[in-house]
Amino acid sequence: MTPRTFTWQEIESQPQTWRSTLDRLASQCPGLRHFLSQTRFQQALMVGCGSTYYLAQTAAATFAHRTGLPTNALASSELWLFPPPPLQAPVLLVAISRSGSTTETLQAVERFRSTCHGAVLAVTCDASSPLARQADWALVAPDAQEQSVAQTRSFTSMLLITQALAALAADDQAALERLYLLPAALEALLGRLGDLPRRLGADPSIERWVFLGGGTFYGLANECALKVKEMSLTWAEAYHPLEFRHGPIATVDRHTLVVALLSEAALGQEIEVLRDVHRLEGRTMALVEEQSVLSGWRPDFLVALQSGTDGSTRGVLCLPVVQLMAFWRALARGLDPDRPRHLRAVVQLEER
Ligand code: F1P
Repeated sequence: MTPRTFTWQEIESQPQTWRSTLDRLASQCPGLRHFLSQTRFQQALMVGCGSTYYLAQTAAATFAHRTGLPTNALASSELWLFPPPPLQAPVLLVAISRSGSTTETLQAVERFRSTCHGAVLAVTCDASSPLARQADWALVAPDAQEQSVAQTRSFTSMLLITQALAALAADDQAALERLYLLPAALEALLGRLGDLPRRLGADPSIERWVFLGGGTFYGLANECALKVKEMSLTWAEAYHPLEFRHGPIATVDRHTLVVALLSEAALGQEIEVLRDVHRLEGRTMALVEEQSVLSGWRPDFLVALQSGTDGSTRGVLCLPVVQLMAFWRALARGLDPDRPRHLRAVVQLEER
């Protein structure tokens, strides 16, 4: 039975939404190339709030990886209220916001304009938003707009846009083309998953959820934890994989599920962390390109992404898997994923 909720429809529609987002992007590429070539940026800064802050973390790591330019991510409120010391100008500010109306992100742009030399690029789902209008260039994913509070397809579609941005800035045509493999890879993945997300989401014996991810996967791990919290009111945390041993591992027991978004660069080290969790009776789940890279070791649950792409490209495939787990957990707990407690789709602060 298909649940009749916006959240479900938005999660399930991702292959199609990714296709239309990438098609739209293809027509914007020449203009974007021209925009990027007009300025010799010395560094980049990415900002957002909540989900879009975590998106900024992964976008910044990807941009740095592809271009070699120093790139940081900040919560918009940090740039607004605690601006960093002068940056090496000119700076490319990438401001990410589904709504394009979040107060802190608009304030961060204003602060950037008044203190820094550079350009502002907006990534949003709303072309008519204040953010899109204030930016020097806007990359918009209108087909990814949502009715739900919790971001699902908007997050992944805007993530694809930032991956394309990094590929274009690095003049890496191959990286750009690899993105076009992802919609079909997601379709196949959703087909292979079967009822694993529902089984794990509905398992009441899992009380604590931990997500591990390093490099470009760190922001994604944060977003996974946020999805579980927002939709299912379950405590969830995210760590850089090796950081987990520095204290948090003390909480592991058989009621803990540790989900690792495995990289290529640090695969062996990351698997060792999962083995430690296993020894402590925690349950382990690995999201990895192919089962064979685990060289014989088996986590309790395994999802093979089979994207045919590199780590910086395929990370986006991890999100729908976890979104489904969070969704089923919400239903199992009698919650309405369309109406998460205490949350609004946009945070707009009134003048005080
Ligand atoms: C950001 C955001 C969401 C979150 C919540 C409030 O919005 O923090 O990530 O789920 O509903 O807003 P935006 O700036 O991306 O529109």
